[in-house]
Amino acid sequence: MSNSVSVANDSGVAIVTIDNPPVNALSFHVREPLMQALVALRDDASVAAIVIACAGRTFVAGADITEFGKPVLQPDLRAIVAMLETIAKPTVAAIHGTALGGGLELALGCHFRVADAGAKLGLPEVKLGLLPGGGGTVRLPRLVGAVKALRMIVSGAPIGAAEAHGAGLVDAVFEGDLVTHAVNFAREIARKGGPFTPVHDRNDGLKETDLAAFDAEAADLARRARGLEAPIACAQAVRNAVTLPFDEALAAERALFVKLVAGDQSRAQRHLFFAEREAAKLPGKDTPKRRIARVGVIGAGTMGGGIAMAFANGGFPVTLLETSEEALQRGLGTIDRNYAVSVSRGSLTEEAKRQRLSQFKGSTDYADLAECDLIVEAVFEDMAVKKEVFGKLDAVARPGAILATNTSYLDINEIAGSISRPQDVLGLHFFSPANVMKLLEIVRAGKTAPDALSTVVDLARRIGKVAVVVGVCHGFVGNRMLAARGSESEALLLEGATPSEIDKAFTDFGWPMGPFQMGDLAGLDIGWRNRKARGLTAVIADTLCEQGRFGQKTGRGFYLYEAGARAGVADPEVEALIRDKAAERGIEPRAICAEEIIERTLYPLVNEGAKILEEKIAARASDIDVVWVNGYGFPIGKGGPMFWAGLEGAARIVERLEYWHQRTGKDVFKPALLLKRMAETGSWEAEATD
Ligand code: 3H9
Repeated sequence: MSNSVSVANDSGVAIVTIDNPPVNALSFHVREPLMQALVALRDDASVAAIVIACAGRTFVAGADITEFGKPVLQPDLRAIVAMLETIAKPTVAAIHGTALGGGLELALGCHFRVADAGAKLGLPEVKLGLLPGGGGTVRLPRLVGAVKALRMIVSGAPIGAAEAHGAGLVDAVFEGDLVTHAVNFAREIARKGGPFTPVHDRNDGLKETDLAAFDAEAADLARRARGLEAPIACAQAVRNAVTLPFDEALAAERALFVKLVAGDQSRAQRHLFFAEREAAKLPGKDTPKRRIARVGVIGAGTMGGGIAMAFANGGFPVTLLETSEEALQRGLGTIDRNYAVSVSRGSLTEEAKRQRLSQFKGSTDYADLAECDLIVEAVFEDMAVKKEVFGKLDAVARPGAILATNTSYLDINEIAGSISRPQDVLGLHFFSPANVMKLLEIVRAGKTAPDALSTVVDLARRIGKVAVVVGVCHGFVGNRMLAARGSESEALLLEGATPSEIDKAFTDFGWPMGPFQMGDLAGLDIGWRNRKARGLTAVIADTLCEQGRFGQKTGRGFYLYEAGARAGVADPEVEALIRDKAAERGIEPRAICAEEIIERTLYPLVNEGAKILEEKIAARASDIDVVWVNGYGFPIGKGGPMFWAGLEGAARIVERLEYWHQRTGKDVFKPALLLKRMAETGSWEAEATD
């Protein structure tokens, strides 16, 4: 046998063990020996039953994603599963860790599935822009029913062993030594005798399908797919399992898979899968880490409270500091209410809520932060205020404690330079609400110590964040690029595009909302305050704010909001205001098409990303994609701005930027050198080699 697959015999029960670290993906070097082993065991009269198990931390977590887009080497997963279903003796998948994608499909080729109590089972292919291509869409509904299969396959979310047992996907759940249990289970089944029915021939789950209810749910899911092809293909494939004979449904699944895997959306989503994992890697992986047992958070407002919850949710005790007892109690009260909402929605138990709340210790005394190993300040975004806080921390924090500032824009080198231990200072730019949003920009300042940085990168993962390390500049990666994206908003309005037209161009592109909807949601006063502090103006947005139109919270912003409504409607007053301001400037309004809107907003976004790479503020183009997809809603099916630049054609982007640069003279359109190089070479790689 190969190193990847081994066979043992336990008194007539064969145990096939797959060993392909880290996640036992079904690479070619697993499939080939697995097929050989199964064929040999099928034909071996001394074997009464077969158990398929995995070494290491998990059952098979799927096909090998790195093989997609290359010629398929046989045997493929479908051939293995088809062969499994020809075996007359009982076959049992012993599932621990995660049985995902092709891993679950392999298990569905077995007569029986047994699972460790902590196991999770799912078909997450949709998250890679795919559908299960190894028979999952045809076999899963046969066990759990069409509607449950639809939900599992379209969401990609795994279910736990107990739920899988209840749904008929798993035949037994065990605690303790799973392989021993699985062998005993298989022996007992074999003793009782067959025939054993492969999933192919089972119809339990399909018998009672209400196709009208199925179609209603599928239509609802399709509406939410926002331009993504995979969820729609998933729903179609599950429907085929109900309406077509097995082999036809299987062939249709294959055809859909082949189409998706070759498409740009799946390429983009696979790119993001690896980009997120790559972003968490720092050079020098053996850098020691500092011990973090307790976290301090300064400021219990919306941001500080959310940050404190993020750490408490990750299992860390938190000391929450405020300036007054009143502010502290207000902050703790909000946290309590947030958890209560989770309980009422069923996403948290009362017991878990109690446990999380018990992690918090409130204080109004800086001296209490002396026991913290990481302290994150989330006070007002003002350099003088931040420096004052850091001065106090310098006096009380224990030696080696990591001191982090949650800032969106400020110069962290300046903050670090104001205290005696700049090596311990870095930025943690959380996104609001910090307990929900996945993205964390970790800002490495000029003197940040490598072990401080590697500690927080590791910590970010432990609290479920997608972390990207960035350098110091105004706005870091995300907000700096956001400014470039928005720099033409006012000009587009004045030249004749309405807020609705601009927002529609964005939502048609795949964004969850456009810039004006986003501004209204976040509060227009935030940008207004920021502009005033920097001596900047934006004539339309400033005027709206002067009129008290701050967006959703005041019921009026770029749009009008009915009481309690989240979706705004176009406001003739705003459109008149825009026309007046244009007339004052002698601008004759004209019709502006979606293509121009995209060129003047998203091309500068890419251009700024290229400048960020040139300046080494981000280490890789894919890091920028991770920031934009996880923090700003860039459509995942387009892979992030830098990946999308490749799809769109960097040469075209350069050409159009040059056109707009010539026409307007604005810097934001001046193509970055690296973008020009990308146009020539087709790769951002040059960033790494320079
Ligand atoms: C599929 O199955 C298609 C079939 O339906 C049809 C076929 C015909 N392949 O995430 P981690 C790597 S599609 C290759 O940090 P964790 C990953 O890149 C697949 N590599 O660990 C990383 O490498 P590195 C359906 C993979 O413990 C390392 O393993 N399955 C694969 O946080 C550790 O990963 C999925 O979509 C793979 N399938 O989480 C499941 N999976 O160390 C995808 C992981 O060099 N995987 N790697 O950076 C996951 O969701 C998580 O990895 C898992 C473990 C939950 C399993």
